[in-house]
Amino acid sequence: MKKILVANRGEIALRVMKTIKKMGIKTVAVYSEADRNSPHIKFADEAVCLGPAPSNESYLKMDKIIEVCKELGVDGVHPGYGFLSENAAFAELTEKNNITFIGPRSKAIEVMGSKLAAKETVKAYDIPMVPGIDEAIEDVNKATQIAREIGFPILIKASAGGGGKGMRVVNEEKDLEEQMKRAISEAKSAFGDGSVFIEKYVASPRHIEIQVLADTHGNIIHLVERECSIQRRHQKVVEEAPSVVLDESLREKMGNAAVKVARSCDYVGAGTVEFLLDENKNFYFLEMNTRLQVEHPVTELITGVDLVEQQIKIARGEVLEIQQEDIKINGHAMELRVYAEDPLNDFLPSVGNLETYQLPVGENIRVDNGFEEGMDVPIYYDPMLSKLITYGKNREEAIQLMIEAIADYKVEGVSTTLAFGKFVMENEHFKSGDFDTHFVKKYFTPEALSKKNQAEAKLAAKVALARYLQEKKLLKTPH
Ligand code: MV4
Repeated sequence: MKKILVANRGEIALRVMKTIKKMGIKTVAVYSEADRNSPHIKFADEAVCLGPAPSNESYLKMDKIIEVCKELGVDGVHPGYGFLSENAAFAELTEKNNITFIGPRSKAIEVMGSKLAAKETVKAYDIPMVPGIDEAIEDVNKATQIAREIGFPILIKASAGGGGKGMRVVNEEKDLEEQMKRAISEAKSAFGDGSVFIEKYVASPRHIEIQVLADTHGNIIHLVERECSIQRRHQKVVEEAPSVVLDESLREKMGNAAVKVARSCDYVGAGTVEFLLDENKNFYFLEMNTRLQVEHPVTELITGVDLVEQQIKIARGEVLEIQQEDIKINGHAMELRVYAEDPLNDFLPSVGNLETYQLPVGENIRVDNGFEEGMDVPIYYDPMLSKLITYGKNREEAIQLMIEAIADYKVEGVSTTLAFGKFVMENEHFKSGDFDTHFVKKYFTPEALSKKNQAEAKLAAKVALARYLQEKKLLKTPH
């Protein structure tokens, strides 16, 4: 592979291109009119404008991207995350045009894109699953019967749904009929597929996911877990590796299950197997993400493996150079997603101009960033500015360094989730590891943030006053 096109934007386009460059391969960036001043364009050897700002007129234009590949002699496409990364048709189109898709085969993308198909596929592999049914259900009487067997509360999920979309908790039998009807019609309008199914509702789960790598020769390894329980409305905000709740034995069990999931769909490349972990440390397979994930850096920091480099080597048909025994956890990594959002206003996007934009720098601080001072944050895409990642020899160190790095990250012009990140890092439940996916709902209120801000402002004023008085005294003191 001599030239790779990165079909993405922002921080992930830059992060992927850094490794491509390091490997001595040429890079091609693509961009929309809204992104014409983005750093990912300057970083690339060549760059091509795909079209106007809306994604469906630029980053999602498959034919245009293939055309660019042909014109520029590109032999591989890295899709990053989002956009075309989990589009089976695009993976297929790329391969049909003799361009390597740096990701799994389209069949695996397709199967794992449907929750019911995924359940069906892993069925024979002895993977723990949440009690429930593995087929689409429409009949309310049948649903009631199944729900009785499973026991309430139950959860209705859309087969085509992702990231929590189309999920409904049903606490009592009397609500089942109405919730089913709503779930089906919602799934139809949102995904064009009204298939829903039922699972036992796991009330206080932690979200644990396992990173896997699979080559084209049947070798599959896992790179232990990431914990992503700190999320709001199914949007992850803080991720870390390893998880505080896994011991070696559970890690091995979940790792083996993840490898089996990958095997079940003939997986190739880097993938992530998501599990729920309940209060009794039972784990259940949820779904598989067939892309490089946003939070992949925490795995890179604790294992020393460059996941993008592995993706490319696998795509070139090489045999995995890492064996399971080589994977050792070294230290602890923490990641905060820095969004242009206002935590004081229900995390609504806060787009505008980055009047001040200065990143923290230092040993064990990594910022995967896609913006520069003076740039506008476009309204057309996900408002994530960067990922702030810290590393320490243990969790306490990573948390402390995160607090310091947040303080050194200077943003003016838009609101960000930086202060929210500080709130999390200083929360007693987070620090002690006593949390689940309900953390934000349970402990975070905008008041907590403004109270904290006020308390800190008061303290800062006191310190300033003391210093001022001290200096005045010094000046007055005769020498
Ligand atoms: C669940 C669940 C509880 N019980 N399934 C949310 C996103 C989708 N990937 C699956 N999700 C969940 N499935 C059962 N049977 C709770 C969630 C869930 C969740 C999962 C992972 C991370 C954050 C979450 C937040 C709310 C609900």
